[in-house]
Amino acid sequence: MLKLPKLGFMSFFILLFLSTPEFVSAQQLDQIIVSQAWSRSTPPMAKNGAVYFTIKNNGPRDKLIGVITSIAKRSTLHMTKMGSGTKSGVLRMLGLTHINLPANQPFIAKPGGHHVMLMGLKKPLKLGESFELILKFEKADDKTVTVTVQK
Ligand SMILES: [Cu+2]
Repeated sequence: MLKLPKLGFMSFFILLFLSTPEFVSAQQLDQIIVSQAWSRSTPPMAKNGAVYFTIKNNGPRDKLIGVITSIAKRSTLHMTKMGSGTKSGVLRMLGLTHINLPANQPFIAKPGGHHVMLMGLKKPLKLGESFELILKFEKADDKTVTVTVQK
């Protein structure tokens, strides 16, 4: 007599667990794949650098909302844009709050386009070296990638 209500109680919790957003995000674990993370080597006194990468989102729509790295004082999402009007012909960089990652579409951060801006480099980026960068997403779990320094 005592066992039945107890089981009913348990299955209620199991159902509750299955329907929580945490369960959904656990399923999405590897639906975002980050590859080809690279950075250009910088001159010895350079204060800034940039990181490029490819993101393949095999899951639902998501957003890249930030980055963390210990190699620079600050790291933010940037986009290079060609100026218009009186500024035409001048490349400028815009800070972004996020980057949209539509479902099943690759996103490529590359020179002249989107990039992670590293501001206040703690040391120059040397050819052949690498450092870690954590990408933060709105839905998916954080991704830690190894950025290799290239030419
Ligand atoms: Cu920039």
